[in-house]
Amino acid sequence: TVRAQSSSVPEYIPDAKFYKVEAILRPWRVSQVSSALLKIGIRGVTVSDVRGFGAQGGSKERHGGSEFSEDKFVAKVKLEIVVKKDQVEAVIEKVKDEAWTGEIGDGKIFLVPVADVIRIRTGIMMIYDSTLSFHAPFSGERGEKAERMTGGLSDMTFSA
Ligand code: AKG
Repeated sequence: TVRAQSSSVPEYIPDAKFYKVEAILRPWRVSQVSSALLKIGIRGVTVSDVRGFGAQGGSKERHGGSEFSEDKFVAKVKLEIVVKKDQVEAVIEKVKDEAWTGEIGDGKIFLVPVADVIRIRTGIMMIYDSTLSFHAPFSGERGEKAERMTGGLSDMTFSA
């Protein structure tokens, strides 16, 4: 299937350095979506089992009118990915391409501005002396450094 690529990057409001792409997906499409994201270099996703309904009120049929009273919750998976602004469109395109069936219930994507990213592992500095050891809060990796997911030893060395 060939689908149009978005050519220009839209202006997101509010503007932020990072965005969370939050996608509500068919559970059986999630592994396809996440492995496609891995292939384009996205190395961190969070998934949750959720239930919900959308415009069709949980029905697989299209509702004729604007009225619906059903609230049959349908099992979905919520996929959350935080990326830099310049990666947002690529992630959205990938999620759409891999999640799409064209049938009712394909899900939705929400784009949420993210104020900061803090890596927990590098956020504490151990300070030792001869009699006691204690830890002191350390600014650690925030922002771009924390969002980057290179891993490994070089990732663990930092200068205060
Ligand atoms: C909705 O409630 O809007 C739906 O699309 C329900 C159908 C489904 O998720 O399978």
